[in-house]
Amino acid sequence: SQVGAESDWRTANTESMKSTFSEENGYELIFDDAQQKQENQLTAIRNFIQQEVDYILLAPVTETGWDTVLQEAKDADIPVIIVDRMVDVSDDSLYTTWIGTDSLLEGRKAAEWLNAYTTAKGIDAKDVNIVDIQGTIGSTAQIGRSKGLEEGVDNYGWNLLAQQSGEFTQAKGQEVMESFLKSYDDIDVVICENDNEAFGAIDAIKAAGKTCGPEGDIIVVSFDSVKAAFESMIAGDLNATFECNPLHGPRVAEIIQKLEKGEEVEKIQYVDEAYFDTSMDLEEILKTRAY
Ligand code: GZL
Ligand code: ZN
Repeated sequence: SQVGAESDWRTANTESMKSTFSEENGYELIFDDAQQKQENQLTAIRNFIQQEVDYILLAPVTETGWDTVLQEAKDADIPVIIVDRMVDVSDDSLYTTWIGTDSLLEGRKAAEWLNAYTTAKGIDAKDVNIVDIQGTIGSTAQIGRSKGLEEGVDNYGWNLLAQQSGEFTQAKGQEVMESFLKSYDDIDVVICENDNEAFGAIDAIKAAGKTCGPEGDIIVVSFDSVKAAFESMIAGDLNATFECNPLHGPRVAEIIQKLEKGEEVEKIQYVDEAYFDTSMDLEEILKTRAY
């Protein structure tokens, strides 16, 4: 059960699962789009249990509220593989394995990048005014990325003016940035907890008659590194994006193949990720990007 197509990242993640678990690859996939609602995911999981599926893959919209339904899957002897975001459960035997990305590390990398960038520009930390357009509140990605930024604020002494959820969507990201621009007349940095929020924030900045990117008034930093983020950096709007790899399908298939053979699998499996900024040869890198 997936969260819904709220972002380019999500579309790529879904595509990766659908192309991996295809009929020609020997699978029968029952796909549920929960439209970012946990109650829809709970219903989907109960339907999967009723259909006596062999495996349940869950991309949980937020971390809490899964113990009961995962216990029902366990009672039905159906292994559950958690993908992307994490579940916060009392007993981790309620899921077989988790595969995803380290959102806290992503957040920490972004804070380190911002410190290096502002220091290189000779901007004093106490003059760095930041707003944070958060992801879906309570999702692992939002928790990790916000925490990484907050640690940077504590370490470097930046001014964190405001934090508000943009729900990982472009529309909400634009709306939140519009309200920030009305509230604060000297925003130096906007941290967007995914690329789609950044696209909305950039539109809001321009509509307010301000500029952004390497040559602009406001530094824009985001997460995911989808193709459109490369185009935004090449256009001079976005400064940097921190990769979050959505291509989980092949890794999950590997895990299922091992489980089918009765082999043990690692409980926690991270996918690798990098970051990209306007100091790099982005046209070249873009040619290599799969999503
Ligand atoms: C990150 C993933 C997030 C992406 C967003 O692991 O959960 O959800 O960063 C997506 O683009 O909506
Ligand atoms: Zn300033």
